Amino acid sequence: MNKLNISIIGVPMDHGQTRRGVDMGPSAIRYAGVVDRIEELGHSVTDEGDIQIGQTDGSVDASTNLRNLKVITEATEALGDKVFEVAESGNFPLVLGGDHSIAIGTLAGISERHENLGVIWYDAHADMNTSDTSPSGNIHGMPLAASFGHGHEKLTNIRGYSPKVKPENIVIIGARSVDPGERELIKEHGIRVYSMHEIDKMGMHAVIEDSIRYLKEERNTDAVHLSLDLDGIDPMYTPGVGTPVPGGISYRESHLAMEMLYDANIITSAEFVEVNPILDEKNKTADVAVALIGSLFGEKLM
Ligand code: HAR
Ligand code: MN
Ligand code: MN
Ligand code: MN
Repeated sequence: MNKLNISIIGVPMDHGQTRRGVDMGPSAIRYAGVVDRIEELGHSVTDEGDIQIGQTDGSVDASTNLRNLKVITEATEALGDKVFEVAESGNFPLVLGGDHSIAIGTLAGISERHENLGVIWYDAHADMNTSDTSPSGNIHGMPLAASFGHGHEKLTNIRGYSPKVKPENIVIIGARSVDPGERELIKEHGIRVYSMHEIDKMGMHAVIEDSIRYLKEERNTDAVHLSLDLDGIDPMYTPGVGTPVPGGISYRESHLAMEMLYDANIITSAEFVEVNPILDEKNKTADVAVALIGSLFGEKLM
């Protein structure tokens, strides 16, 4: 088995949305035993600590329709620098959120080192709004659009370049709450989406097989980032998220997905986001995050 040096980076960010508590996500995931879980698999782990997050008043700026733009820009720049440094040193970056706005920083740090990065976006949402289409002004609904150059220039240009990803190198898995503006972008750019409809119809095994083949053979990606929003999973398993959507991916389907990604040896960086311990039941959601991280790094029964 391939032994990795994994660097954990915590991002206690809650400014990409309005439910407080998601800033405690990294603590909850650490408390659920993420370091031991990975070390037991034979990998070595360095906990790099947390990125500093500033304070803000939480209002939507009237001229940009964006909430907390300045602090999010600062934090994602800092996260991008850290992720870049970790990846340069040969370590596997494992980012713990925090709300999904942090993906802007993770991708800024990762993509600079790759010609043809692929992204798997495991989420109930498409996170493809822009300042023009967002119904909420919440930046956690925008990171995927920002990654291929759509949205406010401050968000698309973290670490001074854009785009981070080609839209045709993106695979969304688990979508079931997509806004009209997001649908337009998906159609316009031919983004590959396995919504709950496809998961129900094809089964998770075929969905992941297809995704791997698409990213590896059709798109020839040289690295693949997994951005896993815990709200992709059904809220019966992960109630501790700010924007739960019923009818989601099951616990077992999610494990199968992680196991298949491990077997394909395709994932080169990952983030687990949107764990909100205040909304949770006895740290259930962080426990699921840690269990899925275990499978992603090779945990098997036999
Ligand atoms: N699409 C909605 C918006 O833009 C809700 C976004 C969702 N939340 C997340 N990200 N948790 O996946 O406001
Ligand atoms: Mn998301
Ligand atoms: Mn989501
Ligand atoms: Mn475009």
